[in-house]
Amino acid sequence: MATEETLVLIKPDGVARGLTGAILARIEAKGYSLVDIRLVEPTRERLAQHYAEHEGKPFYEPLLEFMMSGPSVAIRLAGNRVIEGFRSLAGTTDPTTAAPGTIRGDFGRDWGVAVQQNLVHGSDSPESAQRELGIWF
Ligand code: DAT
Ligand code: MG
Repeated sequence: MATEETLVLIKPDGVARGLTGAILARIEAKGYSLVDIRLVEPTRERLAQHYAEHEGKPFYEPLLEFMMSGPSVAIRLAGNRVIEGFRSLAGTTDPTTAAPGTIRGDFGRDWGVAVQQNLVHGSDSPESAQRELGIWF
């Protein structure tokens, strides 16, 4: 079986709060391999591609504004079953109810804004991973 790859983003809230090291430590401790890593300040065009599936939803504009509020760390991450493995490490989308022990559950909360600031992104399927890796790398 070929080793799988996924796109992980440490979003602007994670970078601004100084959690990059803590999040990377969890990824490394789990045993996944960093293939490439870079700090990116994405354009609206890049984000519109990345979040195309959410266009038209109420949180779409706040989501793009939030993602343009500062740099994100983009990571090409590799390992067997890394797509589902990273999403398990990240926890569910809403940080208020994400399980303790997950990145979102331990470091996230509701800040009273229109978009869920939930620290990380992870691709949700092999097709998404290939598409998203092409957008960020
Ligand atoms: P995930 O990041 O867990 O894959 P998603 O792809 O459904 O979640 O949504 C992308 C991002 O959009 C998510 O990380 C935070 C934001 N978001 C999703 N649903 C939301 C909602 N109901 N209200 C506010 N922000 C939301
Ligand atoms: Mg998603």
